[in-house]
Amino acid sequence: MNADHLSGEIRTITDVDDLSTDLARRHRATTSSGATVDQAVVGADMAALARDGYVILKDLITPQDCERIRAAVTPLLDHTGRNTFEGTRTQRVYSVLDKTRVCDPLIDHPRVLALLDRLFLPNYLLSQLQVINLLPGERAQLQHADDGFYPIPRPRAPLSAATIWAIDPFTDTNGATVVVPGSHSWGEDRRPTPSDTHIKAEMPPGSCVFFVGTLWHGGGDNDSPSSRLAVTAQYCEPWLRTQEAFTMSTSRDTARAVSEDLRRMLGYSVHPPFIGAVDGLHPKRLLEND
Ligand SMILES: O=C(O)CCC(=O)C(=O)O
Repeated sequence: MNADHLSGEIRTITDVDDLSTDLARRHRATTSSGATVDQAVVGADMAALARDGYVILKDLITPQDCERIRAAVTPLLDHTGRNTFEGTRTQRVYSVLDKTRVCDPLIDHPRVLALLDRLFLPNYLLSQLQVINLLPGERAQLQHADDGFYPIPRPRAPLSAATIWAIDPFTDTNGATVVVPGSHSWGEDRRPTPSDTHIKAEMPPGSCVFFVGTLWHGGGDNDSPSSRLAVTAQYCEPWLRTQEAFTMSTSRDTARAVSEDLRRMLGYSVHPPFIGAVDGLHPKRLLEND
């Protein structure tokens, strides 16, 4: 055991509630840039989320930002999906962070973090980051709820949330994500039927649809002659296993280079008292030591 463990005052723990405090006294949770967003704006977004399960956040990045993303990710789009859920006419890029950093401003956008700060415990995690390009002729994806694979019965609070960013405009015909408003509060056995309201998340490039992990949704039919380029980032509570193992797929150099918000969400954080620790220490030590 490292001598650092032994330095400083020894705390006596007499109550299990003390276990949810910062026992290691190292690298306390850092402040999220979500704190910079006007609380009235966050309140309105949260009200929409509570009612509908989703909210469209318009024009958060510029058309120039979208073109930069398109230029960086297009060469990475080299194969289609392995099944109809990934999409046989859909191209996806996984492990995006170590391939290009151009999507970083989407992942840690303050408007998104402001919502995550209210939905989840501190040190929530990035669970997945993907580029998704729906080619012409792609059929609608099976509707699903993103946190349905965590075996905790519904109805319940969401365990995850997602953004899907339009890099191309999301239109009536090109496969805009289809959401089922209100379905986030459905019980365990209910599935969407054609009689439920389905809304296409039409939005201009540089906007995103933010939705909670309990909302039923899926990619739409692309009946247009053009592809639909999107980037999706999913986040989850800090005590859950993430879909992508970012601490394994992201190099330490990348982890050092990203923003503090992103580093925390990649897993360089501790959910008190011990979840995420490495050799009994805060995982940020790994970035300092080699
Ligand atoms: O591409 C979309 O619009 C939705 C994608 C999605 O929900 C998924 O792949 O899980």
